[in-house]
Amino acid sequence: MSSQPRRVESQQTDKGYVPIYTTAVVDQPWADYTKTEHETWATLFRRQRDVLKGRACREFIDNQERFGMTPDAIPRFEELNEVLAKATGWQLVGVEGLLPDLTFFDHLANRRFPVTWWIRKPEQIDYIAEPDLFHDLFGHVPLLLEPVFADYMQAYGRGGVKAHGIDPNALVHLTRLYWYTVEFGLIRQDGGLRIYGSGIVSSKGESMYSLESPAPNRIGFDLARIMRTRYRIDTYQKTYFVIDSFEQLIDATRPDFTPLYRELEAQSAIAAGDVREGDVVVHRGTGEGWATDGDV
Ligand code: HBI
Ligand code: FE
Repeated sequence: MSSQPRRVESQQTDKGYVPIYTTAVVDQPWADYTKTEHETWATLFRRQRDVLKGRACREFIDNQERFGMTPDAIPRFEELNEVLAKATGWQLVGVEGLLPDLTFFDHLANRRFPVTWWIRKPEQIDYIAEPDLFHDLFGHVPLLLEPVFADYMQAYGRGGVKAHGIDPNALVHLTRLYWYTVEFGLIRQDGGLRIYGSGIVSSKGESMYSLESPAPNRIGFDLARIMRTRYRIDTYQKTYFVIDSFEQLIDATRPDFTPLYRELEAQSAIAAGDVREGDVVVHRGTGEGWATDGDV
């Protein structure tokens, strides 16, 4: 069962062409995982837990412990679901990979988090473009035990279903919010900056770069600013946005976004590496090593 899933089509999104797999929910073929696949999990788990010491937010590591996640074997979705059901009512569902936006939003809106059932090949240990099991389970699932963050994820899903009915631009703006918080967000904690974004915690290089490199900007969370800001899909981010707390995220999603989408229509997008008047600049990046094109 460890053969790569069939690709049915690709979808032109603001992330460029991404493969869109079937939207079907599949069972986790846990008994079919090979020794190599469990070893890939172990290698990635040990390496990331090592690099995240002192870098990941407290809740992230604490919750991996609460799930009983270890390098010994790929976790079973059904076991994680027992813990999730009691804590925040979320459930993991197995999927083939990236889902069409509306399908994805509908899952989140119903407290279902889609987790890719397959794990990357050993030769992809350092980089894989699509979310595999490691990115989803190791990166996204731990924070679903945080009640406030779990509420934010559901609010995001509901917002996505709504935005899908408004217009494609609303979706572009909303996708940026997911990108700069759920995937690449930083949080102030214990007098410093810590990582909570899944795209960062599942990447060794970016776990260090996002906190310690002088190159990227680090800017205080601002909803409209984030929704205008383009991002990178093939390199480290040029800008990271910093929240004070998960409450700040859920508070930001309380109002109806429709008027905000209308306002944003009249405003230009902001390049991924720009610093703007009015930004709360935690760190102004040097921009060293940045690719000059490719913002989406
Ligand atoms: N599908 N399986 C999966 N996982 C994601 O994180 C995901 C997706 N489809 C779309 C998507 N993310 C982003 O475009 C969201 O902002 C919608
Ligand atoms: Fe992700």
